[in-house]
Amino acid sequence: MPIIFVLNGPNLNALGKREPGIYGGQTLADIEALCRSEGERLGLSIDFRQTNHEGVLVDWFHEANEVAAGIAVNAGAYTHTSIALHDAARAIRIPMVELHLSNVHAREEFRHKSMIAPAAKGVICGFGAQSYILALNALKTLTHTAE
Ligand code: DHK
Repeated sequence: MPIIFVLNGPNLNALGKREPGIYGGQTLADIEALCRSEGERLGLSIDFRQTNHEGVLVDWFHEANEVAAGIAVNAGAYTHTSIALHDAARAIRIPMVELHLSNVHAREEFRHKSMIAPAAKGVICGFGAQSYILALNALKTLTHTAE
């Protein structure tokens, strides 16, 4: 079964408590459960992780490139700032889909720029927890096409 890394960046461990009007009431554990059940339905093995540390995300991109068929990533605020993540995204050969719970384009100007979007197959934002499900479906299509 193809492995998909679902990677979560800073502050996403606080989902459920953190600005629920923007990010929704679901916890990260709720979202992980949703991803696992969608993974089962799609025939994808889900490796779901969260970190508050930029370099750890970089390490996970490299690890995924060795063992996984694709990456779905919500890099949180590092999306908008991280040159290291930009470089890591460019260094991998597997498809990567960027995702966000909120519609970053309807929010502050500083959230309109993504450092990793240029290296992504596509970007999904604004659908709450459903953004994760859409990203998994996109990766299913991409990995299937690549077979
Ligand atoms: C999550 C964050 O933590 C923010 O820094 C991003 C993203 C948006 C989200 O909507 O999932 O700007």
